[in-house]
Amino acid sequence: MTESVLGHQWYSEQYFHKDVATSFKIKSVLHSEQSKYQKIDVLDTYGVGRLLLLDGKTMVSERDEFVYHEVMGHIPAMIHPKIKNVLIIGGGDGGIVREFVKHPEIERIDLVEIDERVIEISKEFFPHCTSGLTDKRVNVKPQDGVEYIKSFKNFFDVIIIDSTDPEDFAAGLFTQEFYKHVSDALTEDGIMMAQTENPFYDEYGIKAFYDNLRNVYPVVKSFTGPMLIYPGVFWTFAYASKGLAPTEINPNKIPFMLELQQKLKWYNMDWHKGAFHLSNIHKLVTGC
Ligand code: AG3
Repeated sequence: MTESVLGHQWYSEQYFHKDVATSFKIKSVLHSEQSKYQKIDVLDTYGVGRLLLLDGKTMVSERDEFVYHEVMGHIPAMIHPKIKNVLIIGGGDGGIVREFVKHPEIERIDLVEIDERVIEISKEFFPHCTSGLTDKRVNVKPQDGVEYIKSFKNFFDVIIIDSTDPEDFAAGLFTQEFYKHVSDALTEDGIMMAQTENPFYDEYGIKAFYDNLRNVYPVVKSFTGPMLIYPGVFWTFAYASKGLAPTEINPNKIPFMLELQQKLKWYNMDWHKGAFHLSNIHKLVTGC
């Protein structure tokens, strides 16, 4: 929803039954189109720089994208003893790929995004996010991740579900059936991660996603990171694995990360170790 306030245009994403909203003062509209799957807009804003919207929902901004992308990439990378193959479902903006390519041990990264236009538009307007897509190890596949995953068994060490909210075609990415396919595609010490919304405005019933995960994985944990542009800022993420605990940083990787984390904006190993200590509302809503 765009509205004029005292002569300025603002964009508001309304959520939680449309009773609250987050608003951004618009400098200009850089791009708008209707793709086969969704409405895609890129705004230039005063507060958060360039802002990508899919069907009116905030996805990526220049100001805070590093939080989401660094936690999704470096948490599993620091837990798994040796990652060869990574799969990212969704995430057409490329931000998570950019973080994984920083790990030299990784041999292959598949990015499976259903909407090719999201990838193209991100290349044009968010080159800082898509910079990893030209890495030789990266395979960009404009396909439906739900179908793609079914053809892999015991192959990926890490699978990241970088989805939009659990509505329309993304709803299938939060089901137990899908998590089972993810688990089958993972190796025996595999790790899966997903974004799981805001526990204050629990408009989608977050508990159900975590119950679905618990029905498939022996280890299911949750953590949070601030996402300034998402509903209510306090954003949760899920970590699920077939055995590896999310706080047991692999000792062999510590020297490498001590170096790398100096260049990161959010992730460091001290934060990682504390991230899984949860507040009461977070425990209650996720059951973790
Ligand atoms: N994934 C979107 C998370 C959900 C945002 N929801 C919202 N604004 N209502 C972002 C993709 C980043 N790579």
